Amino acid sequence: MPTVRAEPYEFVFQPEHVALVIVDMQRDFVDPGGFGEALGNDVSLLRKAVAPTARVLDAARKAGILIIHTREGHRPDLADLPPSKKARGRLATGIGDPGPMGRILVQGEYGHDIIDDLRPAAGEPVVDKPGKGAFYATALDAILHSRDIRQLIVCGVTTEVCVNTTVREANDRGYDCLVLADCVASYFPEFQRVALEMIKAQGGIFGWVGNSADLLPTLAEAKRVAA
Ligand code: TIU
Repeated sequence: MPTVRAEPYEFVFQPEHVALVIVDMQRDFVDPGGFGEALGNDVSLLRKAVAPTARVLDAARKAGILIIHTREGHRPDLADLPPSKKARGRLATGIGDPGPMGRILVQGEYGHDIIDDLRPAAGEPVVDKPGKGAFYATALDAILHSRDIRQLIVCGVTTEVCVNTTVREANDRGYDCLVLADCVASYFPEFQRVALEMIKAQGGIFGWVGNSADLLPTLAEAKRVAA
């Protein structure tokens, strides 16, 4: 079976039971001129994850494994936006307000959508989520169950917020998660480091941490075996 060097120990996966989950690679978080940058963040820290994630996405497509994309955001009427989330940060321009790339984190707006480099292909499920975790108030668990998926390879942003929350949700639901350190990113270098430590500590309390360079050959092999 494909085996990936990882911490705390190797990650062994079955191609037919593994999915690639790319978390919230949206313009408003990742692109210059988006919401994230408007909040004062250095988006170049997030952009570092784009190229390696694109390589993993390409390899996953060629290997024929299930690919899921997620987007954080809300209905245009904001009926699914908790008042607490709207109020948090006391922002002059916050979720639902007109921002540099359309209404901030509102479905259908330019800034809410996934960056061009990682655009979903036809047939790849896109899961819209109102929270930080991709399981809360979404069909993700049902989608994974229906495809008999038991393991997740996780990329996306930000490492300590939506990636960590999603991995924790997945772990409690019985999924094994491999987080690719170079395919996840944070606006805060210290949080990037510690968020990955938290996942793999205590024997992999939430999952595994690896990197794309070690995964890519195994995806190519997975394809060869399946062909
Ligand atoms: N996707 C995601 O992580 N949403 C956030 O709001 N992240 C922050 O780091 N703020």
